[in-house]
Amino acid sequence: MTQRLTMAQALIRFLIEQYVERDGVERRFFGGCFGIFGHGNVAGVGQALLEYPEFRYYLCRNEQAMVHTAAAYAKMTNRLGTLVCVTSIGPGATNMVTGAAAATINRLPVLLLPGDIFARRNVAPVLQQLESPATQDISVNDCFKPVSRYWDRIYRPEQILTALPEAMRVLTSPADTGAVTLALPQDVQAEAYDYPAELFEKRVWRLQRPRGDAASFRRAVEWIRSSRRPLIIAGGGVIYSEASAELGRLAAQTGIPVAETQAGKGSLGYDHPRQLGAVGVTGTPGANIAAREADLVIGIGTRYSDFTTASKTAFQNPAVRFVNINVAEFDAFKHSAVPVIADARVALAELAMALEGYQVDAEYGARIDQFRVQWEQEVDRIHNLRHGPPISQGEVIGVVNKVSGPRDVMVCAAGSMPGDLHKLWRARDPKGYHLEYGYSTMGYEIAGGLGIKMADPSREVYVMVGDGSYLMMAQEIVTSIAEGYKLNIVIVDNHGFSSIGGLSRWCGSGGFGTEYRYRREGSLAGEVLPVDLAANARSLGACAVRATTREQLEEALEAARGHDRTSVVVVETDINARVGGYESWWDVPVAEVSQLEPVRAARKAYEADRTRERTFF
Ligand SMILES: Cc1ncc(C[n+]2csc(CCOP(=O)(O)OP(=O)(O)O)c2C)c(N)n1
Ligand SMILES: [Mg+2]
Repeated sequence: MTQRLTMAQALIRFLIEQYVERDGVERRFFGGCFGIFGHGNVAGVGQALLEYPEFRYYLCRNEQAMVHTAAAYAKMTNRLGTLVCVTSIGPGATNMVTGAAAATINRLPVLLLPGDIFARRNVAPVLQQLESPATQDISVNDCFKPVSRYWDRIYRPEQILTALPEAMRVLTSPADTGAVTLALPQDVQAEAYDYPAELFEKRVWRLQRPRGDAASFRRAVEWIRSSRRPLIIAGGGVIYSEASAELGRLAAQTGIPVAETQAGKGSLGYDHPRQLGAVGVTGTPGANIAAREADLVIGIGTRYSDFTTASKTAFQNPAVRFVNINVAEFDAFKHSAVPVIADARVALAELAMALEGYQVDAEYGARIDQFRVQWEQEVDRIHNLRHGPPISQGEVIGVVNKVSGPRDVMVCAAGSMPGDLHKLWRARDPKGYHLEYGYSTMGYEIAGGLGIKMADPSREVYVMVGDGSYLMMAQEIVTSIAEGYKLNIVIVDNHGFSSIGGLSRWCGSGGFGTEYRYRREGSLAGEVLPVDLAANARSLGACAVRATTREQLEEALEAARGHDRTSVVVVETDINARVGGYESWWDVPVAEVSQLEPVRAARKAYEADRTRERTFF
């Protein structure tokens, strides 16, 4: 039994029939297809999408943005679903490279289908083709190779028979997932082939929950039982595995405190008695002091990025050891840990049984209680600073946190907000705090918010975006309005880069080139530019208002809850009212020689701080 279809038609038919199952629950894997058509896909995949309207086509405004939308959708579904992204050849295709990198670094599945140059080659060079004098077997789509977990180019229609199962295996693998790129030459998309009927039957991919090796697990239990100052670091893997309840029980049973990475924030509610909050460069004092003194770090579902390890300065106990629970072998072995290559939920449930009778001592327990009380007071202080106007960013965070409901989702990605949110946001639901901080892509925020809303329309989505990020990529407001997915967007306008301006001052460069000002006498030191971001958002179709005071911000956000379309509140903040760091450090190398005294001073401090960086053998 065969069916004669074009390669593009067969591809779409296949994608419609892919399902995933975990813990007995089954769902469709692909929620539809985003794209922008051009000559490289309109007659191929474009035609196929027209033929199968049950696979909904969404028209985005920018190809990079749609990959962020797909990644955010995947993150919101705990990687049980994603969206397909299709482009023309050339610039449409390469616009997706940044999105692909962000998805792969954050371990989120996205399926990318860039159009490609002709396989038959006789009409080359076609419009937008990159030619090489050294080979004809190259196109701009080769740029996707380092940012994809699986990459293939389909030269013949029958190649999808072997490419698609591999693409699905990678997309649904908790350890290997990331961007999957299938480059589709323009001519092959439209070519017909007699495909076997089995290709179009329903397929269910079981998401694996692997159990660790028994001997490594026993060793991990021994190390935990013999530790006196253990600390759990919860990463994104805890949330993707839906292991919050198991983690909360283990922490309560053993008294081991929990600190969270950006991706892991929300693993436990902010009010869990063992919750120490954010860890690392953007961490709380309690979590960072506990990390400094820990004799055992239990990393669960974490990659140990430099923000988590404070550039390898976070763990200063000379005897510190690591136990890593991770589905990815690569991460499990980091820091010479005892590797437990396992699903977080499975491993945590087994650990709770194996650790029966073990508890941290009362003195350590009391210290954690004290850290928690002190930190809650500090958060209250910053949430209610009453600075300005312009008000402080910490107060804006407090207001959004208060106005949003416990199931609502806050999304952010770049600038100074991620650090402040990591510390100050009181997470109440494992899906309520959505930070893209693997790639920290300016421009992810609104596009990502759209993906979150599409994945779970029952929740309000709060997009927190800096003026710099907004100016880089705001156009998906139009898509959100076209598709009826409402977003609540808070633009924090400080006329430039608070984050990088602060970093520039820290390394002695005085904030050079980081503010949106007129050029005066050669430098960007003139008046602040009169950019009206509310008018900009309104012009795209959103409801948009400005808020100057805390009360106006609260009112505007309350009013936005009642709106049926995307709403924007622009709030001006004081670029200099920053929330400092607590007990941590980040390695950003300062110039070794300079004519400028502030740079020389910064370099001296930098060299002293760097001596605390450790390697773990
Ligand atoms: C695409 C991209 N380009 C550059 C950077 C480096 N970068 C990080 S934060 C930042 C400034 C962000 O400005 P804004 O959104 O206004 O946030 P603020 O720093 O003012 O809080 C820059 C340029 C980045 N993360 N992403
Ligand atoms: Mg800014």
